[in-house]
Amino acid sequence: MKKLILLCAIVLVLAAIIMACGPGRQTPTRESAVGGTTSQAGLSADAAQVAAERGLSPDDVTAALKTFMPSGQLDPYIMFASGGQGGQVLVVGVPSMRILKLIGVFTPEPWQGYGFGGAGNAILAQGKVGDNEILWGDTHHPGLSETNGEYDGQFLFINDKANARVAVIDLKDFATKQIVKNPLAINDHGGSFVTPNTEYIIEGPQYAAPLGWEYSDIANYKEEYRGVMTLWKFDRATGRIDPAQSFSIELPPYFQDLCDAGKKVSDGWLFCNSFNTELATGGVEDGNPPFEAGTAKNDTDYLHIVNWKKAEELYKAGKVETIKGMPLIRLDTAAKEGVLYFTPEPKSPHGADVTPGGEYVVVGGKLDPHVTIYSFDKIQKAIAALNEGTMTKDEFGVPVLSLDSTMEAQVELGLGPLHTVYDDKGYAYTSLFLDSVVARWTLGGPYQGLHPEEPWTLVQKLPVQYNIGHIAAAEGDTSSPDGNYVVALNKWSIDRFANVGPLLPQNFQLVDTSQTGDTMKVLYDMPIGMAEPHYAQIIKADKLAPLEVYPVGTNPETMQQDPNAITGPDQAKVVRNGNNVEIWMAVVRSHFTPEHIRIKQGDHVIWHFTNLEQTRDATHGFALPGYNINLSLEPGKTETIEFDANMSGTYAYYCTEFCSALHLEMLGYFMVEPN
Ligand code: RUQ
Ligand code: CUA
Repeated sequence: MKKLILLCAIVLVLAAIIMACGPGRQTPTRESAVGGTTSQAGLSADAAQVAAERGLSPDDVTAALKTFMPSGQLDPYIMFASGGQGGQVLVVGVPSMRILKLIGVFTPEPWQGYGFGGAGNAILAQGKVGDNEILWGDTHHPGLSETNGEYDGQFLFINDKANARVAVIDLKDFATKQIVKNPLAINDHGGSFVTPNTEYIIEGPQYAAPLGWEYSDIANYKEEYRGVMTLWKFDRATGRIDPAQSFSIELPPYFQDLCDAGKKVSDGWLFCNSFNTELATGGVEDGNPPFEAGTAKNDTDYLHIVNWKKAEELYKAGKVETIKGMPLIRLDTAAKEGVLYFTPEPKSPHGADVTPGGEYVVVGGKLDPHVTIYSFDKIQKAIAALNEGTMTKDEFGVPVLSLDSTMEAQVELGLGPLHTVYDDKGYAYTSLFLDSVVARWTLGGPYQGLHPEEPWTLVQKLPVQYNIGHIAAAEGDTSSPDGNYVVALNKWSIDRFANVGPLLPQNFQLVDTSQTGDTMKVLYDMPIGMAEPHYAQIIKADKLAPLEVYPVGTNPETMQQDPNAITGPDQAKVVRNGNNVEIWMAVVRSHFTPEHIRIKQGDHVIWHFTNLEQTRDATHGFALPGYNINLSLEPGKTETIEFDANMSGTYAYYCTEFCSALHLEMLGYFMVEPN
């Protein structure tokens, strides 16, 4: 009987879906195997039987239909997720949740030949700390480039929390082009977010340290340790950060955490939460409270309110001190000149997320059941009302605006609110870490007419599995969010996947947010078996316009014609000049030209490769055993390797991409004659 009811329910759901798929929907029609078009035929009794056999509920069937992507159809959204301690960026199709690419950023990545002899080596070397090569990163927050507060699909930036570095990825080829090391900070967190026209990429600090991470005992914490926020100037014409036009702002050692840029009405401002106004310094081994207790003593910390346009003026007017090559607005200048203000935020805050129109900043309190909503308008009024004689200041001289004067509302959501994103229906979505929940709640003010509920109220708590950290929504942190989907970036997966040993994957859960009210549902679980992603951004796929192939001779580092590119195998050659041997090699299905390279042990080798192909996907690889050399030569790419042939011997070099029927025959010999 139960089975029958289930079956009926499934048939009903399917019927509803068939109707929803009627002529009004723009689903491309595909030819079926028997020559007709796919119609109701695919959703017949067969499907109901499969569902029954697999024990799928009507909700399961609907979820499957909402995420299934038939072969050859493309996802409408692309998600860029940080790769956590993997030092990479993940590119994922939404709603199918298929991984499309892993971009090597701070960590060498063999598939792209990133960091194995080619251009990637020089990019990775830009990220040195002192003389030390750092070959991993802790990527936290991807930031897509924006125009007028909207993703423009041109660039992606990402920070390395572990070493205070920021990388630039060009979305023309989805490859890393630049890494900058912050000269004043050794770790960061509140980045990388962009200002609404990508004037600056913001790198906010985290754990305070002396400027330039100079040695100073933690006993000197209050006097010598500081937070540093850096505004990296982005030059769109070159597609690179310009360190010569970048500057920093000194902050108190309050463990600034996560930042967001104001937009529209709040353009020109930045907001960062913080979590150690106690100035806790740890030392549990000496009987001091551990950091976790010491930083949670106060009921409130400070939301940092930064006027970056004012800061830019001060920088341009030379009101800076240059330390380690970085112009720095000192803390007292920032406090006196109206660059920096504080307002209290309850309790152990995390996240500071600006609403689409820039009117509000939402802050979660990890140990407070509420989110606190600040009004930008009220903040401005409170700033205007400041009076030098009566204003409250923190112990570093920064003006403090009272919570009463800046707060718009508080919404009680539950345990452990962290991050908030938005949709097109006037809802906000907050991750609740301790409750393992996505909370949907309503915005008030200008958003009030968009949803049927009261403003500033909780609408739904959707359980997710488990312990959600960040949350991402389709275009959900831009000035015009899309709605439809939210992705819960869950830290724990426990029982969701097959046991693969004590180190478990993370769990990304796709949530359907297309309807108003209490209607959110989990659609899909996606295991992430490579590291712990933090934030993600989801862009409309049609905003991206990557190259299909490189024009022949493109140097991927400069994205310009490479002077060492060749246009045909007839130009391939080997030129010896004393101990220097320079090779110009042509690469095309299915051979390298030349196929014999004879050199002497100790020779210095400079080897240029041009893939002459212009056929999509006709990628070749180049592997040279024994020398740690491995390249990916996509159609049109020119790349150069340089090394000393320190080992004699006979080395077969070969193509690593299965490029043609005679791919295995794509090889040559590198013969190094001993001294
Ligand atoms: S953090 S789980 Cu690095 Cu963005 Cu909040
Ligand atoms: Cu070229 Cu395989």
